[in-house]
Amino acid sequence: MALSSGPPPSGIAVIRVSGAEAAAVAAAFGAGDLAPRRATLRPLTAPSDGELIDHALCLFFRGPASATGEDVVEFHCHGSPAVVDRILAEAVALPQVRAAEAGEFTMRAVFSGCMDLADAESLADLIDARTEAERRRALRLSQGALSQRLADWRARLITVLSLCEAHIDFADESDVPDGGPPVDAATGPIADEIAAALLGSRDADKLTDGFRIVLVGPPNAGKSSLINALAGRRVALVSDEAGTTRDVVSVTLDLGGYRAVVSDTAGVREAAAGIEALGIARTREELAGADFVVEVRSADTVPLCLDEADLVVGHKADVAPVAGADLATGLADGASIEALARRLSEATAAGLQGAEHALVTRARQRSALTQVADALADALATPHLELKAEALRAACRAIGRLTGDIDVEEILDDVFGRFCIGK
Ligand SMILES: Nc1nc2c(ncn2[C@@H]2O[C@H](COP(=O)(O)OP(=O)(O)OP(=O)(O)O)[C@@H](O)[C@H]2O)c(=O)[nH]1
Ligand SMILES: [Mg+2]
Repeated sequence: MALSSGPPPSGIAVIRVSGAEAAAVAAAFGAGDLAPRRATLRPLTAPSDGELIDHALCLFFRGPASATGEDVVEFHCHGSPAVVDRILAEAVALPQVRAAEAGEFTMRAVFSGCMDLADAESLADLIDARTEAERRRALRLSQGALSQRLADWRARLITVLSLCEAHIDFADESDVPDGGPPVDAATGPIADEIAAALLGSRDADKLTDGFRIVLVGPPNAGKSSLINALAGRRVALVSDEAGTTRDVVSVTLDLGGYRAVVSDTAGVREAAAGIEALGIARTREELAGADFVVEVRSADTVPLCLDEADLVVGHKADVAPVAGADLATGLADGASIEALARRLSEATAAGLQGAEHALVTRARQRSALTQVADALADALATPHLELKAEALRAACRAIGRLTGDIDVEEILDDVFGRFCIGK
């Protein structure tokens, strides 16, 4: 049993009980005989002394048609700390109840076959999703986008493997096709698809880490003013003194449903010394790690004219226009700031699209899929059928590690089913 909703106080709290005794626990709270999959309002009474705790909407899901695959009861009670604490304390005092471990409901769903490991991982990502793009990716993956690809690769590998096994073990049987197994021809495309998925997932973390946008320019061009305008609040100090910003100031923004980390930097000028020079060194480091560089110019400062600039902003357009700028901005001109935000949103969306469509999002998955790719490379490299089969088996095992199930029987079934051997 556990509180499945957010921490109290909240309007409603959802307390979930999973396991064969779930209905008995509901009965202990005075909510017996719940009809499956129907919401029923019941008074909840304390098992210890019969005191009324709250009125709660009670739900019963009979396994396996439940979130965990087991019998599940949910109490939707009022979300006060007192109500939640009392129900939890009364429940764990019952002999058949204990507090669930973190992630245990999902783990039980995996063990009862309701979902595989890859699905469970993306469910965790869906719960953590903070931007629209993260939500879309997690939802796609939690609906089985990775699991389906894995199942497809695995099924094809098992077919190739069964061809190998058949030739190794039963080559004298008449119903095995002649001419040797087309093992490499079938393995090659799978290896290519897996390599593409790994390549596409290289930047998968970017979606959650954020697209790095760096504002850079000479002192006093208005970089700090621009980051404040983009953030809609004061994140950096602004003054008419050149060299105000000494360190990198970053703010995380949701730009068009994508996460971006926008950084304000120390203004760059040649003559700087001391702390200002250190700040400029930090600016250069920040530039090296940037996904998108915005060079800020203004008519009253000497432009940097950076080669790496992706966008040149001519700021303080209210004072004078700036030569060579892609976009004119001014603090008093709200539409110009919106136009800048739009340009940054477009760049962010374009930069993170690959990451949004990545199939593999976790280091664990990447390492297991790399093992699959390595095993397939071994299978393709060796001319010996036995060694190919061994490498293909290793590839299947590595896929099993991704989904959480490894089933050798499946291979035998496929061999016997396909060639009618051993009848
Ligand atoms: N006229 C006008 N002045 C502006 C505008 N934006 C900023 N300023 C002024 O320009 C001066 C410098 O602004 P900052 O934002 O501190 O400039 P910065 O590029 O961060 O400067 P450093 O941190 O020193 O590198 C301040 O006096 C601002 O008030 C604008 O759109 N129009
Ligand atoms: Mg500044």
